Amino acid sequence: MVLQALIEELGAEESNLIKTIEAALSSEELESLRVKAIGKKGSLTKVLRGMGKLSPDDRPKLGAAANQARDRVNNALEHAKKRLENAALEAELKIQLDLSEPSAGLSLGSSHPIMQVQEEILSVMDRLGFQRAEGPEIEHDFYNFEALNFPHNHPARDMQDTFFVDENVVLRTHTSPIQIRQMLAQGEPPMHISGYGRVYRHDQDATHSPMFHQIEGLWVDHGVHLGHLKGTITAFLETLFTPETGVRFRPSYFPFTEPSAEVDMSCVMCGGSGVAHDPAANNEHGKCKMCKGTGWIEILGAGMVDPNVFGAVNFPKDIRGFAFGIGVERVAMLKYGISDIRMFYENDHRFLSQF
Ligand code: FA5
Repeated sequence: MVLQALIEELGAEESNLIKTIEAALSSEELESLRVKAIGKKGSLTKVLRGMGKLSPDDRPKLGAAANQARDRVNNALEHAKKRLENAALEAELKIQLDLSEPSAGLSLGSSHPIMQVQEEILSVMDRLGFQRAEGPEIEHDFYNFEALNFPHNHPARDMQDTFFVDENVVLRTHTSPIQIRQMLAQGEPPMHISGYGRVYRHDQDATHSPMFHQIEGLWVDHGVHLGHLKGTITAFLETLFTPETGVRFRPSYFPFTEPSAEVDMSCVMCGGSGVAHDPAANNEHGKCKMCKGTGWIEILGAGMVDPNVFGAVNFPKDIRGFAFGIGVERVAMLKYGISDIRMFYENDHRFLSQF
């Protein structure tokens, strides 16, 4: 009788457990059910404690019944575990295959603002008839200085704070050595090139960077004169900025041009009046901050090619040419109203993504 009662108790406990296991919703819940059922203090184990009341003949019977019950509960636990795993996988697949989900959006890169402005300047020069040319950034003294009429130990070399690689090799300080290489390579006039690229100087503040970009125009032909220089540069600046841009030429000095000029354009902030429309763009004296109230800003260097330069590349004595050089960062700062050149090279995504 006692065996019968214990076996019934075992059966009731087993079906109870299996029902709860089948309804379980998480693997944590399953684990706690496993401990509750077949752990040391589990409900099935507890029934076995009634063993003492049984005759020696009946004991193995209860033992066998308990083992079978435990196996069935274990099976139910295994089953439930698989059921939960499959449900989780299915839920995951459902999310992955939902093609109607809006995408997070791809963030595409863009060309650097300096490259954009460089391209803008070069395309204006393309239309004026210049052909693009490049050259090495590590340059021999001959191309960077000597052939450009900077004699050895001449103080004019101090104008360009040079990074020396060794006594005769420098990081080019300007794009003018491209002129020399192109004239030597072609061997004879005419020559209409726009040399461009990175240049280097030992120089660093809000408007000067140790690495920056220049573009150089060189126009060499018979009968070229100062009027061509003025007309080309005026057309160039009016196209690059606005047709209303004012242009003026001031005498200056470069070893490779004679005469030489510093070219100013009317201030982009105040339109040349010296007082900006936007009061925030004026200083405490009510004058335009960008041009300090003068109405003019320096934009490029230019001049008629010095005969000594033509001599260095064996061009005919009666040949004439003009040249000019412009800083790309300077143009970009004026176009976009940027006051610190270092912003171009800090790689700040918030700044760069605005262009
Ligand atoms: C020259 O480099 C001459 N080779 C230009 C030239 C070519 C004159 C042909 C005549 C004929 P300059 O040193 O002034 O000139 O530099 C030209 C421009 O480069 C400057 O107007 C300025 O905009 C820019 N620049 C010079 N140094 C820096 C610097 N450290 N950082 C950024 N821009 C600079």
